[in-house]
Amino acid sequence: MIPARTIDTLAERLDTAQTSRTETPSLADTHAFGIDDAYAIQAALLARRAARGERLTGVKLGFTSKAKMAQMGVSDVIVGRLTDAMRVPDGGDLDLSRFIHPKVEPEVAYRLCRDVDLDDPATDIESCVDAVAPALEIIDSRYEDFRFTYGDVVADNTSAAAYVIGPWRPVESVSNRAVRLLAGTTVVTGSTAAVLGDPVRALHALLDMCRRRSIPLRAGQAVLAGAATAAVPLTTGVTSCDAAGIGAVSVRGVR
Ligand code: 0L1
Ligand code: MG
Repeated sequence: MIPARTIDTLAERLDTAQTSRTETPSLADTHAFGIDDAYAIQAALLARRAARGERLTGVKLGFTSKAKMAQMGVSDVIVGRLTDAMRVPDGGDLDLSRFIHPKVEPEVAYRLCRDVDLDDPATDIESCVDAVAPALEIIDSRYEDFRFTYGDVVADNTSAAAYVIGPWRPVESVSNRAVRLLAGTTVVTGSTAAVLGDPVRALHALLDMCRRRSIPLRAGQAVLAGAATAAVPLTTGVTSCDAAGIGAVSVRGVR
């Protein structure tokens, strides 16, 4: 592990990049650090945000598609944290000047209906969710040109920047549902099958990651399971996502 003071320095650098909307070079350009260090930097970054009054509202998974895993040369998902400062109401306005170079991804969200016991090997994660919804995730890497290593992106809270969740409905299988993202004049189509083959697998991957990284999962929190299509730039105007049989969700980018 790298020294605690280096963890804090790197977390501060990422925090400043976000609050000043100024991209920063890859941490790996100047520091050698492992994946445990990267999650420690992420935790230090979230602690800084918590000290400013932000409250955890959920978790998100990244690298849930085969294409993204192959691109990054990894075979594991990554996990990041969501806070109340990132939450945008369905149909609400989102001030794009908060971000550096935002992109949007259509996702599926699950709602946790009870605290998840990470220590009990018999925990049934599927019984810990009671609702599912269409969602949009806004990612905004704090690194120049979205250029990062695996460790960098974990440290940067997996590029998480904002999220929007549509109407919740009782949980059911959402495997292989068609998804359409409309972002300005861009139309992208995909399927929930892009999320580890079936979004329910994201719940199992999340349980495994949260056990390994000691990340608590609490009743009422949202889980963003992963993207159904590649991310596209988020621009002004309405961006919406329609997921067959799950519902629709939208946000309006403003300046
Ligand atoms: O949520 C995601 O799948 C994105 C994870 C981070 C990778 C990126 O910023 O492109
Ligand atoms: Mg995502």
